[in-house]
Amino acid sequence: MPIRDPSCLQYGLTDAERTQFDELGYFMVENALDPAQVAALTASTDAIYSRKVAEGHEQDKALFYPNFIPDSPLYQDLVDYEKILPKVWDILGWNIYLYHAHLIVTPPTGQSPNDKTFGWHQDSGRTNMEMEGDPRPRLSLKVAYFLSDTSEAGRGNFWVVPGSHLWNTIDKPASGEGQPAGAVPVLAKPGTAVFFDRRLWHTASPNWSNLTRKVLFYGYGYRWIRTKDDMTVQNLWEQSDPIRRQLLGWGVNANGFYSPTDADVPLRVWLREHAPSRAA
Ligand SMILES: O=C(O)CCC(=O)C(=O)O
Repeated sequence: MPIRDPSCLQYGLTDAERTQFDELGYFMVENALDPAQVAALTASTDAIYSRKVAEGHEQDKALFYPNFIPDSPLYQDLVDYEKILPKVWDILGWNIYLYHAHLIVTPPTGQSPNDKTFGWHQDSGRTNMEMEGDPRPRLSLKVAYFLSDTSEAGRGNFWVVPGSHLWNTIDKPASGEGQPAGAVPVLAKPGTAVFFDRRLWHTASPNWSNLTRKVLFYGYGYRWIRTKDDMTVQNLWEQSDPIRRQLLGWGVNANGFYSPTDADVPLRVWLREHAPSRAA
C-alpha cells in the first residue's frame, strides 16, 4: 500500500532503529513484506531472470539488474511503501527521491566455500574521493528487501562491518584472503527489509548454498543527487500520485531540486498536514 493514509505514521523510525542506524549504520525490519508479497515479488524477479537468460545472460551467474522499477507495478508499490517510507523520511527528511534501484539474483556457485576477500565498498563511487569530510556525509541510504532466505551464512549473504559508516577507509586483508576485522554476514529471512547507510562498508558474497538468493535494492537520496542508473521511470509519472511522482524524480524545474517549492515536494505538503514536526 503506498503512502496515502496517515495510519502509515505508525511505521515511523523507532528509537531503537535510529540508535542502530546511527551507531551501526544499518538495521533490519523483519516481516516488512508478508509471504504473499514475497511470493508475488519472487515470481516477477524470476521472470526477469529467465528473460535475461533467454537474452544471453549466462545461466547460473549472478544477475545485477538496475532500473527494475518499470518492470512491474509490484516494484512500483514499494517505492512509497507505507511500512518503509516513513522510516526513510524520518532519517533523510522530505527532499528525497529514488536515485537508484537494482535487483540482484545470485544462483548457487556450485563451488565449495573459500576465504577470498569479498568486494568491500561504500556506495556512490567518486563521492568517496571527491567529497571532503571525515566522516563524509550520509547523503543516501538503501533499503534491501530480501525475497529468499539468507538467515544462515553461506547463502550469498549481504555482509557489513557494523559501525564502519563513520570510517572513510577500511583495512582489507593485503593477501586477498579473509574479510576486514569485524565483518559479519547479515542474516535476513524472506520479507526482511535491511536499511543501510551508503557509507557502511558492505559487500555481496558468493552463494555456496543450493538456494538462489534474490534481493531488491531501493536507494533513496536527496533530490539534488543525480540518478545512478538509467531510471527510465518518467513514463510512470502520469499514472502516479503526487508523492510517488516526487519519489520517481519529478520536479517543477531544475532550481526546485535545490530550493524546492511546495509544488516540487508533495511529500512535504503531506507531512505538514499529517505530521507537522516532520515537515520543517
Ligand atoms: O548484493 C549484495 O548483497 C550487496 C549489494 C551492494 O553492494 C550494493 O547494493 O551496493
